[in-house]
Amino acid sequence: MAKKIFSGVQPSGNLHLGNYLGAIKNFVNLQNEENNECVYCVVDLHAITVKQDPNELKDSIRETTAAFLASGLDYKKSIIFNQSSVAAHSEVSWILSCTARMGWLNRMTQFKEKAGKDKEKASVGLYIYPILMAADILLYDSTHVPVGEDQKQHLELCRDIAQKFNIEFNCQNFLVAPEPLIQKSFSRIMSLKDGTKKMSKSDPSDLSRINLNDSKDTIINKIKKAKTDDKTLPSDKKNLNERPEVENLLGIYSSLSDQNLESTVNEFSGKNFSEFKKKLSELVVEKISPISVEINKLYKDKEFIDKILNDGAEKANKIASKKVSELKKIVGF
Ligand code: AQP
Repeated sequence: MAKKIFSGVQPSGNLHLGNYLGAIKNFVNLQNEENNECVYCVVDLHAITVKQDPNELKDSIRETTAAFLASGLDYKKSIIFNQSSVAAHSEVSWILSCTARMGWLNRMTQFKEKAGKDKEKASVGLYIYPILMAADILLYDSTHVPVGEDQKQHLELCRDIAQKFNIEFNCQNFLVAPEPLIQKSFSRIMSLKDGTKKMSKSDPSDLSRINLNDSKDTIINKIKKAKTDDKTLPSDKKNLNERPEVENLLGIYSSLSDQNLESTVNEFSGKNFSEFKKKLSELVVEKISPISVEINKLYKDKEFIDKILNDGAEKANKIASKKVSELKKIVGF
């Protein structure tokens, strides 16, 4: 059955292997399935929930777009645009803020993680971020949302908001409660320095992640420095308990080679880390370097990137403005 797909990525820094394996690879597969209607958004309004340098943000928006295209998204098949160029996202976010409940937002673990110990100093935007995310998705009547595992709770909130709005305003099925599409395995790629923390753009250590625009040498060096332990590689995946960094590296290898963890464990059973890391580096370089070369090439053509974003915004605006005017009528404006 044809699906209506929506997803977004924040232009908050260099995209990394976690974004690619957890989300973008899936965006491309869904785009290439027959009849799917895909909308992929560079979510710049989300990015400013934490401080961004205005000049760098502009470049990051283009770079994220370049990474979309370099990974295989095709602007002729999918709508690709940046969120702030379609005003309906902010407008609907406000209306849905009046449907969402404080208690629901208080349960969001990503806010707790990102705000850290000093919640009082976090922006209000960071707190209500999941409502904007719900608006993004619901504006396009999206049926499916490909995301990494870390976004699952936000998707559940989006469903709750849609259902409550439909009941409150007696408009059954007006807002479509979407299904998350989360990879079954390796849906959460962890930091190369700490296997209990997810790989993230905002990690202060660049050695914690492989960026999609890293050079070949940088990739090799980061994998060489990735944390492991002093044992050999296990012969059974059950023995990966309590070895999160090792499990993560084996997971990355499995995901990039499209094989399950068991096969990877068998392939490297009893081997030492230098041998495994050499193979892993070769594989990451093989899969990521072509993307990196393409990002750097596309990124230089700013006019081309801006044209894609403008054309995408025009198409997105057509869909979103129709939905927002229906929504306003329902609310009584
Ligand atoms: N480590 C990860 N493993 C698997 N999937 C991941 N995603 C992010 N990190 C991982 C998925 O990538 C998509 C885009 O994420 P995002 O950039 O919009 O926001 P994020 O989840 O907050 O990503 P980061 O890298 O951690 O960014 P910062 O540090 O700026 O907050 C999402 O589908 C996400 O699940």
